[in-house]
Amino acid sequence: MASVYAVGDEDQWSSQTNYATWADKHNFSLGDVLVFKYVKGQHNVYEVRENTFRSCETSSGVLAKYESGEDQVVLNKVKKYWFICNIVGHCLGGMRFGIEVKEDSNNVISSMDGGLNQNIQPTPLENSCISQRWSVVEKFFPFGIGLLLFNLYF
Ligand SMILES: [Cu+2]
Repeated sequence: MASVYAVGDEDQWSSQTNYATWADKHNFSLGDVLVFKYVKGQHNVYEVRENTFRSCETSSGVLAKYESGEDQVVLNKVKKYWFICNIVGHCLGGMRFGIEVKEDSNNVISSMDGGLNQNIQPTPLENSCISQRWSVVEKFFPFGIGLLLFNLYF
């Protein structure tokens, strides 16, 4: 199940929030969605490369720009994502964070299940017949005698 994260929680995307702390609270998986909410024009969201994240210098290393005020970013790659606000001073002031998106652990488990199930052989008919017979024998005879009869006849 994909999760939807409101960046900054109730503080939203603003210059008063420590986003490194916010990002560290969560584990992000493939398919999760980040929602950046802010007053359009007061902030924006740039997805950038790590160097740009560190320098806050956006003449290069910008991968995507969002500025609607309610930007939804689907984390559709297993990689590190770096986000900053590109309004002057905001990135240096703390409007930036990096996250590492991992493969969804649920997906990993279910794909492993699929693999395992493919290797499971159906129970041989012979065995299931024997165990059916055994349960019949067991119903009508005390254990020792039942076992004896079972061994004799089957
Ligand atoms: Cu800003």
